[in-house]
Amino acid sequence: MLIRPSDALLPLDEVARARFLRDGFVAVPGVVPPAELAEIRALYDALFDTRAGWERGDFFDMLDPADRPEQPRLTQLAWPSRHAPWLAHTQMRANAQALAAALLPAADLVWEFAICKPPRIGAATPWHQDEASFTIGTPYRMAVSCWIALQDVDEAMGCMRYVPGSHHGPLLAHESVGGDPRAHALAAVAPDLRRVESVRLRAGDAVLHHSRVLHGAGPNTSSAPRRALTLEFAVRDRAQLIRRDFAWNRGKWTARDAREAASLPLAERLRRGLRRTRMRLGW
Ligand SMILES: O=C(O)CCC(=O)C(=O)O
Repeated sequence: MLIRPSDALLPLDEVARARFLRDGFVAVPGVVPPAELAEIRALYDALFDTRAGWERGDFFDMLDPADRPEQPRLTQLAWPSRHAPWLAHTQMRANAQALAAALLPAADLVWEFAICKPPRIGAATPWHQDEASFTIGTPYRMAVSCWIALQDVDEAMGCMRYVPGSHHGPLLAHESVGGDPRAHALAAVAPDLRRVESVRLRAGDAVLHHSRVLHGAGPNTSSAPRRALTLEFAVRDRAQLIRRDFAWNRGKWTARDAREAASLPLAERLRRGLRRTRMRLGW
């Protein structure tokens, strides 16, 4: 079923906007229309069941340095709409874009991923700030993410957790989980977790968050998979690539990176390497 995004996009009211500005996150109900939910969930399961995009590095485990596909505990699929193009034409996508634009006018989708926590063994998502993952040459300073729950989610399932107001503070030092640069996920070093808020959501609801806000998610101890989709929006300025040369990203090289590099034509691989070197040297 193809549902065309209507003109009636979800508005972000002033109260929600003020909460986002104060806390760095805000929950928004009904981002996925009920008519789309079952179909998106079925597509999502098919993408994870078939490990879509494994060869090109789109599918990977975020914690395991060896990235063994047979025992994932925190699986991520980058760019799900690359593998299921219908996702880009949903009302869900249009709603998320409109919500982000209410906070960041003219923002575009810059990153899209799905994280699935398998039942009972799904691992916690380490505390982090998304900004720590910005790499050298990122064409934006901040981003707004729309984290979408594809089923009801609570603490037992690993709902999102935030430190309210932490986006007003500094970017913390981060490190690869377990101190191993082959692991994909980053973890903040010594985060202050005295004030944490868990965000329980109903299926189809979302939480918008700022790229500087400190957040993580608990393990999935329930008997069902925790399915989530994140759409990240920002205002790109290609003329102003920013030198985000963070120490914790410098030596990072994951199995996923290796698969991605191997799938690229040689010219593209060289172009990317050269751009990184030039940025690093400040040319
Ligand atoms: O889904 C998760 O567990 C974490 C997602 C996340 O960190 C994000 O969307 O920025």
